[in-house]
Amino acid sequence: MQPLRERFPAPAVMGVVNVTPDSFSDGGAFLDPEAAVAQGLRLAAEGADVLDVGGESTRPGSDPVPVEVELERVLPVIEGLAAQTDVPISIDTVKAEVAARALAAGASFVNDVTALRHDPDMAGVVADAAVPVCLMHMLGEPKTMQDDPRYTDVVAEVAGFLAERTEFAAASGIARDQICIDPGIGFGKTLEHNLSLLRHLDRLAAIGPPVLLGASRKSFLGRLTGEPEERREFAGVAVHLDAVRRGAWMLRVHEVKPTRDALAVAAAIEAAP
Ligand code: PMM
Repeated sequence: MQPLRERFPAPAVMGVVNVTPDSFSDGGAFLDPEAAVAQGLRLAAEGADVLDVGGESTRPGSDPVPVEVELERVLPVIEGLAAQTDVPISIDTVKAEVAARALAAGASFVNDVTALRHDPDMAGVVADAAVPVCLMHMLGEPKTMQDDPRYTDVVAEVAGFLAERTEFAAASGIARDQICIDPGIGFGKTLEHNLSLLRHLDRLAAIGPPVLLGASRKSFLGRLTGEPEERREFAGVAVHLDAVRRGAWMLRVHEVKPTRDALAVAAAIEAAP
């Protein structure tokens, strides 16, 4: 398998396809499989390098979803997308069974917001399928993660966690060049924690694996701008552009076009004599 950094040269873009009634932002909009497939195809046409399909909301306060419900939501969407686009499909799940069934249905990338901690079978599923995996940091679990999260040194603690999970994944048989890491913006973090992680992204990039980052529409952008979820696009582009300059590799976004446009302009400036 081609190393992640070669297969998806930085800066890469992951388009979000949430098939949930209650995600951070687009919850409910694409619960109908046809609408979700159409949304994925639109993001692919806008230049997404990967499409991230998720059937369980991880928004603060959310409850877990039974495996059957999650499968019912994501499988038709993965099958529909796989039939109509060559853009690789990622499955955003913490459950090994959902990951395995999604991979069989056409997904080829696993995004686990618990970094292989939730399900003891997850590492084996990823290793056996020899697919890329995203290891994300989260303090606690979605139900309670925003109830007074505390760190002594958030950057050092998140970096230490991501380094430890990278070693765990490698020891589980997952190829090192198929692993990416993610600080998990908004997952058990205050506004200040998110900002420190963003400011010191270079320290996370120094761990080794490429850094995936998702700030799109998250509540800290609302705190900074006063805008509701559907109007945090400009703030999101600003964060993502800044993150790329500090070493981020792939950006997980709900709207691909604005991000692509911003990256194209930045790259043109960078290439100027
Ligand atoms: N954020 C959400 C869901 N999955 N996966 C990764 N790797 N990184 C993230 O930041 C991330 C994620 C929550 O956002 P959404 O509900 O709007 O998709």
